[in-house]
Amino acid sequence: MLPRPMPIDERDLALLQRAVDLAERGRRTASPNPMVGAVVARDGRPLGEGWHERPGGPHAERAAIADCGDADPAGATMYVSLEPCCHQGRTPPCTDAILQAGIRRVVVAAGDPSEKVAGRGLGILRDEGVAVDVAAPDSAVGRAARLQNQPFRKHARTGIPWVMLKAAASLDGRLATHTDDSRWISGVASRELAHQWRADVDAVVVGIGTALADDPLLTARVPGVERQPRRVVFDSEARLPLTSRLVTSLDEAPVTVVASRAAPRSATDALESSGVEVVVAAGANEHSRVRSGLESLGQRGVTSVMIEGGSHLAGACFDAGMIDELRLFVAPIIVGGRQAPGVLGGQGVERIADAVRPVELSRTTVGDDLLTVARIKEW
Ligand code: AOF
Ligand code: ZN
Repeated sequence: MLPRPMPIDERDLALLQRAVDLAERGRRTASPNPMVGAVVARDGRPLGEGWHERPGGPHAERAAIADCGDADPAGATMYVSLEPCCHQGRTPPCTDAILQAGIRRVVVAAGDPSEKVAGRGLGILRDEGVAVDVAAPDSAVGRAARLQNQPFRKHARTGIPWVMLKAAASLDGRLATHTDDSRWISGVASRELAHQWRADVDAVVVGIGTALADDPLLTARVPGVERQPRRVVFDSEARLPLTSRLVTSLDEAPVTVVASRAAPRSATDALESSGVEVVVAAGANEHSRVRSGLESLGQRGVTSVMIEGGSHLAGACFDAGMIDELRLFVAPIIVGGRQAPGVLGGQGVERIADAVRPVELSRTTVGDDLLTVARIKEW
């Protein structure tokens, strides 16, 4: 008896990886949609390629079919980084486009976890006689495809944005001195990288303490950014001054204040009159308010946030179990002082046995700083 052919061979994996690479082109424009890339190929030779550029625009599959031009995709194979959609959203279902084009086989890197799709896209294709293969979940390409869309995947499953905490600490783990001086802990290269990350997320978040102390602008100062992140201040009493750089730069990017019911009406009204969006987070304690504030952002289409401090807000988010990834710069300086704030305020865990252990770590140097990226949750 002949050995059963491998469902996905090396050539398939290379084209699937190409689809994942193409998807990357939508990193700063596709949200709240996922990044998706697709390749149409016959006998391993690409006929057309595409990616999803922005919401309302064509999905990767239609873009790849259109890119085939005069080459007829009938009978060809489509490689796509995410399961094709099967519902009418801002655009028609990709399953229809695939069937109309006469594609005979579809190879997918990862499933689409959103309720409207979740396996149904693949089911429809199989029912119509298309051969469907899915990369093994623990394969390199499968992992890369899921990793690429962590914000979309978490938001689709929970309604809550993916939360990344960025911090710059001294060798002894301090974010600032005991007098609250924090300029600058990390080096120039680290700070430039953090500006790139601002451009990658839907929102940049700080606590009111940081907003008052630093009067930050929180925009992504990198060339060629066409969409600035929303700027969000967790500010339970709505103390953000109308004269702050955040409020006076609304023409650059929107600002949202997440207040609590304790905020005086006069303060929230004044912020709203200045053009700031005010969200009232429900909940009796800080943890539930953090969660509720993030949920409200998620309802507004924010799929990813970067928390930039300070210690208090970061600690509250950690204690609420809300942090999905930590990106920590450790700079070669020593600050000292019991009163100097650490990376995470809040309560923290009780025992070392309860300490949170990341699912994956990577460490690199950026200038003189050590950057640790700790992935805590996987979606
Ligand atoms: C795909 N290929 O390239 C993308 C998909 O409003 P719409 O029509 O753009 O649909 C958005 C949903 O479609 C999104 O929530 C996700 O489930 C899927 N995105 N699917 O087959 C793509 N961007
Ligand atoms: Zn689609």
